[in-house]
Amino acid sequence: MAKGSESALPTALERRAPRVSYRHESLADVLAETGTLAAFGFGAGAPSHDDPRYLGVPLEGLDAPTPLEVWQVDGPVATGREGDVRWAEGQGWLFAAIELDEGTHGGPRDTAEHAYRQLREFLGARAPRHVQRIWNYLGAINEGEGDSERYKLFCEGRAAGMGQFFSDGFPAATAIGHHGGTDRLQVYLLACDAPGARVENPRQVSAWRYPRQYGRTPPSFARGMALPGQDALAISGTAAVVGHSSAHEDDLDAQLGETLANLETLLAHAGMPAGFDTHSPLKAYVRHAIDAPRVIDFLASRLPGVPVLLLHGDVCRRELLVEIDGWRYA
Ligand code: 3EB
Repeated sequence: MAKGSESALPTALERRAPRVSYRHESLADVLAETGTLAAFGFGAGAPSHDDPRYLGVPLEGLDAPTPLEVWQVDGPVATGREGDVRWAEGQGWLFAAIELDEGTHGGPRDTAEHAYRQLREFLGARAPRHVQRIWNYLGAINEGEGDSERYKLFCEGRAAGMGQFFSDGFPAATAIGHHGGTDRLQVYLLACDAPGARVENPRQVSAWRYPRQYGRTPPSFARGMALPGQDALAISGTAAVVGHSSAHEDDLDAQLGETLANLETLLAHAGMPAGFDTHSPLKAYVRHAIDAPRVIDFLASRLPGVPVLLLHGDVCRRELLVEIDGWRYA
Protein backbone atom coordinates (compact mmCIF):
# COMPACT_ATOMS: atom_id res chain seq x y z
CA MET A 1 0.00 0.00 0.00
CA ALA A 2 1.22 3.49 -0.83
CA LYS A 3 3.21 5.36 1.76
CA GLY A 4 1.07 7.92 3.54
CA SER A 5 -2.07 5.90 3.07
CA GLU A 6 -4.56 6.41 5.86
CA SER A 7 -4.51 2.68 6.49
CA ALA A 8 -1.90 3.35 9.18
CA LEU A 9 -4.35 5.52 11.12
CA PRO A 10 -6.97 4.07 13.39
CA THR A 11 -10.19 4.10 11.44
CA ALA A 12 -13.68 4.34 12.80
CA LEU A 13 -14.21 0.71 11.80
CA GLU A 14 -11.64 -0.35 14.36
CA ARG A 15 -13.73 1.20 17.09
CA ARG A 16 -15.76 -1.82 18.01
CA ALA A 17 -18.69 -0.73 20.15
CA PRO A 18 -18.36 -1.34 23.89
CA ARG A 19 -20.30 -4.41 24.96
CA VAL A 20 -23.06 -3.57 27.41
CA SER A 21 -24.43 -6.35 29.59
CA TYR A 22 -26.29 -6.98 32.84
CA ARG A 23 -24.42 -9.25 35.19
CA HIS A 24 -25.17 -10.93 38.48
CA GLU A 25 -21.60 -10.93 39.71
CA SER A 26 -19.63 -9.07 42.35
CA LEU A 27 -18.51 -5.54 41.56
CA ALA A 28 -14.94 -6.43 42.50
CA ASP A 29 -14.88 -9.26 39.94
CA VAL A 30 -16.32 -7.06 37.22
CA LEU A 31 -13.86 -4.22 37.91
CA ALA A 32 -10.95 -6.69 37.92
CA GLU A 33 -11.63 -7.73 34.31
CA THR A 34 -9.44 -6.13 31.64
CA GLY A 35 -11.58 -3.95 29.46
CA THR A 36 -14.17 -2.85 32.02
CA LEU A 37 -14.82 0.77 31.09
CA ALA A 38 -17.77 1.38 33.41
CA ALA A 39 -19.98 -0.43 35.88
CA PHE A 40 -23.29 0.68 37.38
CA GLY A 41 -25.19 -0.43 40.44
CA PHE A 42 -28.83 0.50 40.99
CA GLY A 43 -30.85 1.52 44.00
CA ALA A 44 -30.20 1.82 47.72
CA GLY A 45 -28.76 -1.70 47.86
CA ALA A 46 -26.09 -1.01 45.24
CA PRO A 47 -22.48 -1.50 46.32
CA SER A 48 -20.23 1.47 47.01
CA HIS A 49 -16.74 1.67 45.56
CA ASP A 50 -14.35 4.54 44.90
CA ASP A 51 -13.17 3.24 41.51
CA PRO A 52 -13.82 6.09 38.99
CA ARG A 53 -15.42 3.53 36.66
CA TYR A 54 -18.20 2.74 39.13
CA LEU A 55 -21.39 4.73 39.52
CA GLY A 56 -24.20 3.96 41.94
CA VAL A 57 -27.40 5.14 40.27
CA PRO A 58 -30.29 6.11 42.59
CA LEU A 59 -32.96 4.24 40.63
CA GLU A 60 -34.42 1.17 42.30
CA GLY A 61 -34.61 -2.09 40.41
CA LEU A 62 -38.16 -3.45 40.17
CA ASP A 63 -37.28 -7.00 39.18
CA ALA A 64 -35.02 -8.35 41.95
CA PRO A 65 -32.22 -9.28 42.11
CA THR A 66 -30.95 -6.17 40.33
CA PRO A 67 -27.82 -6.83 38.24
CA LEU A 68 -24.84 -4.61 37.58
CA GLU A 69 -24.66 -2.96 34.17
CA VAL A 70 -21.19 -3.36 32.69
CA TRP A 71 -19.53 -1.68 29.69
CA GLN A 72 -16.47 -3.39 28.26
CA VAL A 73 -13.93 -2.56 25.56
CA ASP A 74 -11.29 -4.77 23.93
CA GLY A 75 -8.22 -3.72 25.91
CA PRO A 76 -6.86 -2.01 28.97
CA VAL A 77 -8.49 1.05 30.48
CA ALA A 78 -6.95 4.08 32.24
CA THR A 79 -8.91 5.96 34.90
CA GLY A 80 -8.80 9.28 36.70
CA ARG A 81 -10.56 12.25 38.22
CA GLU A 82 -10.55 15.88 37.20
CA GLY A 83 -12.56 18.35 39.25
CA ASP A 84 -15.95 16.68 39.82
CA VAL A 85 -15.56 14.49 36.72
CA ARG A 86 -14.48 10.88 37.01
CA TRP A 87 -13.47 9.07 33.89
CA ALA A 88 -12.16 5.91 32.24
CA GLU A 89 -10.61 5.65 28.78
CA GLY A 90 -9.51 2.77 26.57
CA GLN A 91 -9.48 1.70 22.90
CA GLY A 92 -10.70 5.12 21.79
CA TRP A 93 -13.70 5.07 24.14
CA LEU A 94 -14.36 7.30 27.13
CA PHE A 95 -16.72 7.02 30.06
CA ALA A 96 -17.18 10.22 32.09
CA ALA A 97 -19.53 10.89 34.98
CA ILE A 98 -20.36 13.80 37.22
CA GLU A 99 -22.61 14.00 40.26
CA LEU A 100 -23.50 17.40 41.70
CA ASP A 101 -25.53 18.52 44.69
CA GLU A 102 -28.13 21.15 43.89
CA GLY A 103 -27.70 22.39 47.44
CA THR A 104 -24.31 23.83 46.52
CA HIS A 105 -25.06 24.76 42.91
CA GLY A 106 -28.43 26.47 43.17
CA GLY A 107 -31.38 24.53 41.76
CA PRO A 108 -31.90 22.31 38.73
CA ARG A 109 -31.08 24.94 36.13
CA ASP A 110 -27.76 26.12 37.48
CA THR A 111 -26.70 22.64 38.57
CA ALA A 112 -27.29 21.25 35.08
CA GLU A 113 -25.41 24.18 33.56
CA HIS A 114 -22.52 23.57 35.91
CA ALA A 115 -22.45 19.82 35.19
CA TYR A 116 -22.51 20.28 31.43
CA ARG A 117 -19.92 23.05 31.47
CA GLN A 118 -17.54 20.87 33.47
CA LEU A 119 -18.09 17.92 31.16
CA ARG A 120 -17.61 20.10 28.09
CA GLU A 121 -14.36 21.59 29.41
CA PHE A 122 -13.13 18.13 30.35
CA LEU A 123 -13.97 16.63 26.94
CA GLY A 124 -12.57 19.50 24.89
CA ALA A 125 -9.04 18.55 25.91
CA ARG A 126 -9.32 14.83 25.13
CA ALA A 127 -9.13 12.74 21.95
CA PRO A 128 -12.40 10.87 22.67
CA ARG A 129 -14.55 14.01 22.73
CA HIS A 130 -17.28 12.85 20.35
CA VAL A 131 -20.15 12.23 22.73
CA GLN A 132 -22.39 9.43 21.54
CA ARG A 133 -24.74 8.97 24.45
CA ILE A 134 -25.66 10.77 27.70
CA TRP A 135 -27.81 9.79 30.69
CA ASN A 136 -29.29 12.38 33.07
CA TYR A 137 -30.84 11.38 36.39
CA LEU A 138 -32.37 14.12 38.53
CA GLY A 139 -34.64 14.20 41.54
CA ALA A 140 -38.31 15.28 41.62
CA ILE A 141 -38.28 15.75 37.84
CA ASN A 142 -41.98 16.68 37.58
CA GLU A 143 -42.10 19.06 40.54
CA GLY A 144 -43.11 22.64 39.73
CA GLU A 145 -45.66 24.00 37.30
CA GLY A 146 -45.40 25.14 33.70
CA ASP A 147 -42.03 26.57 32.78
CA SER A 148 -40.93 26.12 36.40
CA GLU A 149 -41.17 22.33 36.27
CA ARG A 150 -37.81 20.97 37.34
CA TYR A 151 -37.32 19.03 34.09
CA LYS A 152 -37.84 22.20 32.05
CA LEU A 153 -35.37 24.11 34.23
CA PHE A 154 -32.92 21.24 33.78
CA CYS A 155 -33.34 21.55 29.99
CA GLU A 156 -32.48 25.26 30.19
CA GLY A 157 -29.37 24.66 32.26
CA ARG A 158 -28.29 21.74 30.10
CA ALA A 159 -28.50 23.86 26.94
CA ALA A 160 -26.61 26.74 28.60
CA GLY A 161 -23.88 24.41 29.85
CA MET A 162 -23.52 22.73 26.47
CA GLY A 163 -22.85 26.08 24.82
CA GLN A 164 -21.75 25.47 21.22
CA PHE A 165 -20.18 22.09 22.01
CA PHE A 166 -22.92 20.20 20.17
CA SER A 167 -23.45 22.68 17.34
CA ASP A 168 -23.12 19.77 14.86
CA GLY A 169 -25.97 17.97 16.60
CA PHE A 170 -26.90 16.52 19.95
CA PRO A 171 -25.96 13.07 21.23
CA ALA A 172 -28.52 10.41 22.09
CA ALA A 173 -29.80 10.82 25.66
CA THR A 174 -32.06 9.83 28.50
CA ALA A 175 -33.45 12.11 31.22
CA ILE A 176 -35.28 10.38 34.07
CA GLY A 177 -36.42 11.35 37.56
CA HIS A 178 -35.07 9.37 40.50
CA HIS A 179 -36.26 9.11 44.09
CA GLY A 180 -32.85 9.26 45.73
CA GLY A 181 -32.96 12.84 46.98
CA THR A 182 -34.14 15.97 45.16
CA ASP A 183 -30.71 17.62 45.18
CA ARG A 184 -28.76 14.88 43.44
CA LEU A 185 -27.98 15.33 39.72
CA GLN A 186 -26.06 12.61 37.89
CA VAL A 187 -24.87 12.94 34.31
CA TYR A 188 -22.75 10.28 32.62
CA LEU A 189 -21.72 9.68 29.05
CA LEU A 190 -20.02 7.52 26.48
CA ALA A 191 -17.70 9.30 24.02
CA CYS A 192 -15.38 8.11 21.26
CA ASP A 193 -12.44 9.54 19.29
CA ALA A 194 -14.57 9.31 16.12
CA PRO A 195 -18.00 10.83 15.50
CA GLY A 196 -21.13 8.71 15.38
CA ALA A 197 -24.13 9.28 13.14
CA ARG A 198 -27.27 10.77 14.63
CA VAL A 199 -30.59 9.11 13.86
CA GLU A 200 -34.02 10.72 14.17
CA ASN A 201 -37.41 9.03 14.23
CA PRO A 202 -39.84 9.90 11.42
CA ARG A 203 -42.79 9.17 13.76
CA GLN A 204 -41.57 11.82 16.19
CA VAL A 205 -40.79 15.52 15.95
CA SER A 206 -37.11 15.95 16.76
CA ALA A 207 -36.92 16.95 20.41
CA TRP A 208 -34.94 20.13 19.77
CA ARG A 209 -37.87 21.26 17.57
CA TYR A 210 -40.59 20.67 20.16
CA PRO A 211 -43.02 23.62 20.23
CA ARG A 212 -43.09 26.21 23.01
CA GLN A 213 -45.69 24.37 25.11
CA TYR A 214 -42.98 21.97 26.34
CA GLY A 215 -40.83 24.70 27.81
CA ARG A 216 -38.68 27.71 26.93
CA THR A 217 -35.74 25.51 25.94
CA PRO A 218 -36.51 22.32 24.01
CA PRO A 219 -34.74 19.12 25.06
CA SER A 220 -31.24 18.70 23.62
CA PHE A 221 -30.99 15.14 22.32
CA ALA A 222 -31.06 12.96 19.21
CA ARG A 223 -33.37 9.93 19.08
CA GLY A 224 -30.45 7.61 18.50
CA MET A 225 -26.78 7.44 17.62
CA ALA A 226 -25.13 4.89 15.31
CA LEU A 227 -21.71 4.37 16.91
CA PRO A 228 -18.61 5.09 14.77
CA GLY A 229 -17.98 1.45 13.79
CA GLN A 230 -21.62 1.22 12.62
CA ASP A 231 -21.89 -1.90 14.76
CA ALA A 232 -24.35 -0.62 17.34
CA LEU A 233 -27.18 1.85 17.75
CA ALA A 234 -27.46 3.75 21.04
CA ILE A 235 -31.18 4.28 21.58
CA SER A 236 -32.35 7.35 23.49
CA GLY A 237 -35.12 7.29 26.03
CA THR A 238 -38.20 6.41 23.97
CA ALA A 239 -41.77 6.80 25.14
CA ALA A 240 -45.28 7.09 23.70
CA VAL A 241 -44.57 10.39 21.97
CA VAL A 242 -46.07 10.65 18.47
CA GLY A 243 -45.34 13.84 16.56
CA HIS A 244 -44.64 15.98 19.59
CA SER A 245 -47.67 14.83 21.60
CA SER A 246 -47.95 12.27 24.36
CA ALA A 247 -50.24 9.43 23.28
CA HIS A 248 -52.53 7.19 25.38
CA GLU A 249 -52.63 9.15 28.61
CA ASP A 250 -53.09 6.78 31.59
CA ASP A 251 -53.08 3.64 29.40
CA LEU A 252 -49.98 1.62 30.21
CA ASP A 253 -50.42 -1.14 27.62
CA ALA A 254 -51.15 1.34 24.84
CA GLN A 255 -48.10 3.43 25.84
CA LEU A 256 -45.93 0.32 25.77
CA GLY A 257 -47.24 -0.60 22.33
CA GLU A 258 -46.60 2.91 21.02
CA THR A 259 -43.11 2.89 22.54
CA LEU A 260 -42.28 -0.39 20.76
CA ALA A 261 -43.62 1.06 17.51
CA ASN A 262 -41.29 4.03 18.00
CA LEU A 263 -38.35 1.73 18.71
CA GLU A 264 -39.01 -0.40 15.62
CA THR A 265 -39.30 2.70 13.44
CA LEU A 266 -36.03 4.04 14.83
CA LEU A 267 -34.27 0.74 14.04
CA ALA A 268 -35.64 0.74 10.51
CA HIS A 269 -34.63 4.36 10.00
CA ALA A 270 -31.12 3.53 11.21
CA GLY A 271 -30.92 0.73 8.63
CA MET A 272 -30.83 -1.95 11.30
CA PRO A 273 -32.59 -5.31 11.01
CA ALA A 274 -35.99 -5.39 12.71
CA GLY A 275 -36.44 -6.66 16.23
CA PHE A 276 -34.32 -6.87 19.33
CA ASP A 277 -32.10 -9.76 20.33
CA THR A 278 -30.65 -11.47 23.36
CA HIS A 279 -27.39 -9.47 23.23
CA SER A 280 -28.93 -6.01 23.01
CA PRO A 281 -29.89 -4.84 26.50
CA LEU A 282 -32.71 -2.40 27.21
CA LYS A 283 -33.79 -0.45 30.27
CA ALA A 284 -37.43 0.21 31.07
CA TYR A 285 -38.15 3.11 33.42
CA VAL A 286 -41.51 2.67 35.13
CA ARG A 287 -43.25 5.55 36.93
CA HIS A 288 -45.45 3.48 39.24
CA ALA A 289 -43.84 0.46 40.87
CA ILE A 290 -47.22 -1.26 40.89
CA ASP A 291 -47.09 -1.38 37.06
CA ALA A 292 -43.89 -3.45 37.05
CA PRO A 293 -45.52 -6.90 36.63
CA ARG A 294 -47.56 -5.69 33.65
CA VAL A 295 -44.48 -4.17 32.03
CA ILE A 296 -42.57 -7.41 32.58
CA ASP A 297 -45.40 -9.47 31.03
CA PHE A 298 -45.74 -7.15 28.07
CA LEU A 299 -42.03 -7.11 27.28
CA ALA A 300 -41.64 -10.85 27.83
CA SER A 301 -44.34 -11.50 25.23
CA ARG A 302 -43.31 -8.82 22.71
CA LEU A 303 -39.52 -8.97 23.17
CA PRO A 304 -38.86 -12.54 24.29
CA GLY A 305 -35.30 -13.20 25.48
CA VAL A 306 -34.27 -9.53 25.37
CA PRO A 307 -32.44 -8.47 28.53
CA VAL A 308 -34.49 -5.69 30.15
CA LEU A 309 -33.51 -3.92 33.35
CA LEU A 310 -36.66 -2.60 34.98
CA LEU A 311 -36.10 0.58 37.03
CA HIS A 312 -38.40 2.78 39.10
CA GLY A 313 -38.09 6.20 37.47
CA ASP A 314 -40.24 9.16 36.45
CA VAL A 315 -40.56 10.07 32.80
CA CYS A 316 -40.14 13.80 32.15
CA ARG A 317 -43.76 14.27 31.04
CA ARG A 318 -46.24 13.54 33.83
CA GLU A 319 -48.69 11.67 31.61
CA LEU A 320 -46.06 9.19 30.44
CA LEU A 321 -45.91 6.00 32.50
CA VAL A 322 -42.98 4.21 30.91
CA GLU A 323 -39.87 4.90 28.84
CA ILE A 324 -37.38 2.51 27.25
CA ASP A 325 -33.77 3.05 26.21
CA GLY A 326 -30.87 0.78 25.35
CA TRP A 327 -28.69 -0.71 22.67
CA ARG A 328 -29.09 -2.61 19.45
CA TYR A 329 -26.01 -4.36 18.10
CA ALA A 330 -25.78 -4.92 14.36
C1 3EB B 1 -39.48 12.45 24.69
O1 3EB B 1 -39.59 11.73 23.69
C2 3EB B 1 -39.41 11.76 26.02
O2 3EB B 1 -34.40 15.36 27.86
O3 3EB B 1 -32.68 14.11 27.40
C3 3EB B 1 -36.48 11.17 26.14
C4 3EB B 1 -35.10 11.08 25.97
C5 3EB B 1 -37.02 12.29 26.74
C6 3EB B 1 -34.26 12.11 26.41
C7 3EB B 1 -33.90 14.31 27.45
C8 3EB B 1 -36.17 13.30 27.19
C9 3EB B 1 -34.80 13.22 27.03
O4 3EB B 1 -39.45 13.68 24.64
C10 3EB B 1 -38.50 12.40 26.97
